[in-house]
Amino acid sequence: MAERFERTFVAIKPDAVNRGLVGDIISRFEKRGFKIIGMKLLHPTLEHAQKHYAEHVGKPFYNNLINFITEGPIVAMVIEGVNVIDISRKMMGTTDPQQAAPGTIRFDYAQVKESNVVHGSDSVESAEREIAIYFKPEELFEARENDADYFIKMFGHVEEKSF
Ligand code: IDP
Ligand code: MG
Repeated sequence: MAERFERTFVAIKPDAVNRGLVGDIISRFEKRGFKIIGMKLLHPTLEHAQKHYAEHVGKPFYNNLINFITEGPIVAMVIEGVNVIDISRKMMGTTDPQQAAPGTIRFDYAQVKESNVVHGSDSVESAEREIAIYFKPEELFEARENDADYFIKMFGHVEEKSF
């Protein structure tokens, strides 16, 4: 797979916020090395929900999905990294937790697809669209490469490296 630097929209859904899973879920993405460049706790409005799930209008589960996502706060995040769109969805597992591979977020934390704990964009286009629903450009921050690079650039006084 080509290595592409990407951004994606991730939401920790109301079921997971309510169950106190926020820290565990964020931690998985951080440990993978993905950078959080935007994050907020918010209660999605009907407008948020309808825009977010526009592709599912008319499906049998649509009304339940809208009710579910507007039920309580979500943690909305933008994360950045190499192939983050595909990899973060792999980390989440399949839509139906019953089919998800052990070790994925949906396998580990959920039982049914109606409350499957997380959302992740499925393409570059979806990511752009979904990020714009929940974030203003000024709410996104530049990811630091790593602390060493940052301090070298910032202070420019590191004379040698030991590696
Ligand atoms: P995804 O979240 O894995 O991308 P989508 O097909 O985009 O899955 O569906 C959006 C959300 O709608 C799912 O995460 C799930 O919560 C819900 N959903 C999808 N298919 C069904 C279904 O057949 N029955 C009930 N809920 C569903
Ligand atoms: Mg989807």
